[in-house]
Amino acid sequence: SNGLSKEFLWGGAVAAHQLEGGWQEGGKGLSVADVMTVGKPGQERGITDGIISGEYYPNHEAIDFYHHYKEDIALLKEMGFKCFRTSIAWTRIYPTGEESEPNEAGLKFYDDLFDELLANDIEPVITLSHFELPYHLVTEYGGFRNRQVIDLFVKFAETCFKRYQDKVKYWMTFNEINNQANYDSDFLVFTNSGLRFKPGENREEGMYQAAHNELVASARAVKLGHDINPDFQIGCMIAMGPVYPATMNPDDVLAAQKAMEKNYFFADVHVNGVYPDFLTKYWARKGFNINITAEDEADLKSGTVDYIGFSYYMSHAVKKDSEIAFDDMTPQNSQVRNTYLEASDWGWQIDPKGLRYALNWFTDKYHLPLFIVENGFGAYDKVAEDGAVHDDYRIDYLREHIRQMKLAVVEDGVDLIGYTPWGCIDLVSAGTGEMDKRYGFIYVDKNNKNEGTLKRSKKDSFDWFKEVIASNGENL
Ligand code: P53
Repeated sequence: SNGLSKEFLWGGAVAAHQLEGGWQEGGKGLSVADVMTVGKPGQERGITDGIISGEYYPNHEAIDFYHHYKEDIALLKEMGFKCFRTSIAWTRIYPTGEESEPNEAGLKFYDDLFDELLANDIEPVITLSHFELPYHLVTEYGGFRNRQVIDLFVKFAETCFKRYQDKVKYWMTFNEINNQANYDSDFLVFTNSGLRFKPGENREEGMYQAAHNELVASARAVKLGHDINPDFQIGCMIAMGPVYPATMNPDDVLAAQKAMEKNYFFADVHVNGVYPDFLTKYWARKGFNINITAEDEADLKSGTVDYIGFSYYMSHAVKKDSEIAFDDMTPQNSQVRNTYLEASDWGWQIDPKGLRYALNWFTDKYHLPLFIVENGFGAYDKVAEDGAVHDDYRIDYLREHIRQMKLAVVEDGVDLIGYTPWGCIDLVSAGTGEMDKRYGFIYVDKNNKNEGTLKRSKKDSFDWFKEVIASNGENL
């Protein structure tokens, strides 16, 4: 074909904790996102032990989508959205994670939200776990390191699948499950798995155990979902940032390959239902003892995913340090700046061709349909005298990425379900907790200091993206 199919799912993506607010509405429990403060470029946000009075927690109110969703969906409809990706906040359904019966007020909120989307011909695309673990499971269980949390997640997934089986077809289990490969970051292991390490603990081994438990939880949910409704399309969700070698030196090429393995084995397990040999051999060399039962192995095989959802923001590059063995490379000690690329104010390297590369890489390796469920440009926006936001830099970023996406589909034959740019309406940044790191087509009047009216308005990119959708990607 000469273009994208008529069914191509144009839309946008958000996550419950980054926009809903209403942190105590309708019986909602405390989640990991509710105990995180604000950082800044180059400084990840803080995590407190429970709620500390006097601290500012930006996710508590966020943009109050909880009370504004009808007005917001009307704007998405005006842009012509075919789909809308959001998540179900686990703590609205099971406030501590441990209840035996779900919370009806929470279930009802998502019924109403999905009904509103469907009434506007917008298909909900739903992530089950997007950095929203009940905080109770951190304090009482140690997060996903504890096998009991597998059952608690599967219970939550089953409740959602049964309740929304006639409203939602596209699901994903764990958002960016592979972020924790960067286990030195307190933020990434906390948001993925509810892990809090003590000094002296082996963070890497703890991360692999939690990741394993999540992969089993995901597989069991996929199997259950397919039993509940065979029409469900259930995917994994991988943060994709291709890792390039810094030079043609074979050491750098191999370093890049090893870095890719450590970041993307998660997809191997989701897709193939088994661990790749490079990883189990690595664990043996490191003396890691990961508890994997025979039942886990069977579960992983019986719950492989239907598609690969992934986020794409940037690419990375690595250089082999002759003092550091391949086994001891980490994202911190081997990463270098790519001198061919510009970066955002947060240091994210802008690389549209990397998206085409990623689409081809996934296709070559896994031969599954793909879904770009996040892509976008976080930037400081200025409101002009006339109240408008002239975000041509955002339009440039998205245009170039859509061009490369189309080349991957039209010239390379990649099977792509859709494209949902991140933060289609301004929301709280996951990484820094800032409101002023904006991605939206829709501006929300609120800043890092919790000031603002929450009023919504259209940026220049709003009309641009509306035309992109209307022309099915032809008019960029
Ligand atoms: P923010 C790290 C690396 C790549 C993507 O991120 C990441 C992260 C975590 O910050 O997160 C994803 O808001 C994530 C979204 C997040 C979005 O990318 O830090 O799935 O929740 O908001 C953008 O600019």
